Amino acid sequence: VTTPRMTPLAFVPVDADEVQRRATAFHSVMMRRRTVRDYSERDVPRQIIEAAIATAATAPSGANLQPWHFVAIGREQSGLRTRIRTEAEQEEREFYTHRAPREWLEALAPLGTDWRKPFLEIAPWLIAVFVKPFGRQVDGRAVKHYYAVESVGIATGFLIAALHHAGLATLTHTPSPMGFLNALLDRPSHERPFLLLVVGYPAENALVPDIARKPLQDVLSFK
Ligand code: IYR
Repeated sequence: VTTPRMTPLAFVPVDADEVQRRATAFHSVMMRRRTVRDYSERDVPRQIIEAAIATAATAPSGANLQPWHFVAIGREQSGLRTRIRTEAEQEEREFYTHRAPREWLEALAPLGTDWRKPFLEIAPWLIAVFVKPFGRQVDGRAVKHYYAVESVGIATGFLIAALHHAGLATLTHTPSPMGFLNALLDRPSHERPFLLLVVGYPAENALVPDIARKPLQDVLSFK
């Protein structure tokens, strides 16, 4: 077993009042995040996407194995965009008309979603997030990734928060099933598509469902 190599923590101390201020300020930023399905064609520079994915990649992960891969697809890849939309809409049409149980469709009804996914071609960026259940050592041996799905969930949370904080809108889209993404995006078959994040600016006059978060007392208890 190797001895861990330790290094001083570069902790930035913040005084208690400032901690309080930042905690509430961040909450007021995040409480304004909404899932957006109506996008404008306004461009988003690639460096912004890179910075947000760099933030996602700072997430903690099981044994620091960083079991994620991100594929960012700009709008200039219009052929690819069309193929993604076609495949996603095919699955979604199946989902909404046959596969989804009535109970599921009832749960979705307040969102007003259907099989049509025009945002897959309109929004300036799509970010496909993949889970890598194992990695490879230099000698080619497989290395198991612990808590891979949980780790990618945390990284995706960072990504959504980073993009919102930067002033962009996102949509967590999960065409089901989304195995077609491996083939279209040249990812190995053992990687699992986790989420397709749609990124851009909202269309002018974009509408969102009139739904609310649970009050804090419903989701938090202290002991
Ligand atoms: N994947 C479908 C259906 C869908 C499912 C859930 I759970 C949602 O929160 C929203 C949509 C779609 O993208 O329309």
